[in-house]
Amino acid sequence: MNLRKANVYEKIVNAACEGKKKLAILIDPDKTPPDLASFLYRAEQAGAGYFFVGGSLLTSGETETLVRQIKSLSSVPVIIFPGNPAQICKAADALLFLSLISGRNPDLLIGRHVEAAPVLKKIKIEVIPTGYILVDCGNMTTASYISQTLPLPHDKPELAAITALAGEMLGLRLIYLDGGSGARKTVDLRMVSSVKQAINVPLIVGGGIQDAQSARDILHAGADIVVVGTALEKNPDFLAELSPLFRS
Ligand code: 1GP
Repeated sequence: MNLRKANVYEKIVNAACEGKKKLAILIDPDKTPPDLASFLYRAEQAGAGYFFVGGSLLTSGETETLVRQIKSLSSVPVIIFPGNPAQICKAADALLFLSLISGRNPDLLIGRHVEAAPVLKKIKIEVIPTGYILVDCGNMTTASYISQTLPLPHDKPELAAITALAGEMLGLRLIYLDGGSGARKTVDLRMVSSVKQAINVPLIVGGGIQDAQSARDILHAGADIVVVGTALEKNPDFLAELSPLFRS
């Protein structure tokens, strides 16, 4: 047997068990902050626990280049949040191996995984099987459009809960509830708490978080990790507002 180390996953589980809430900052390789070094420094000071790198659709950005830059400037773990197998790169600490369980697109439930598996084995990256649930948060996001799937209705917490439960029963080790990047509103708090009550694996929630109160509410509702992308692309000073929630 040749078991791979699960350092990042272990960190996520330990933090969740200890009730330590974490901030993941999503950096889209197409929209890298102009002064990356200073952004990463400020993010680290604000208590960022992880950098997620990826996007549903990349047009000009280069995942590998960005991951290498982040790794040379910061010690915060970098996790690939891939929109497609082309975003796999070995410089990252781990990769979310996403199954889009809110949708019924077989390619995003098993097809891409088959293509990616031999590459992932070869580069020996830590792979974290993740149940990815897209939720309708008021607008059609790139994630929804590109995946050609229907997001889960915003007001159906029980549907999200049983979807997440099925994902956990299938062996997925994280659940990620996402309104999609640039969502108009966040995932409903009742949905966050229903999903949290249904599962035992850590819960990630993202999409449309634009103020510290929303992040706080989502964490209180049961998220172990909140993901913020767009709001920080628009205004890096938002880090100062988020910081009190995450600095120990
Ligand atoms: C998207 O959850 C992430 O997958 C982040 O969303 O860009 O809206 O913060 P935002």
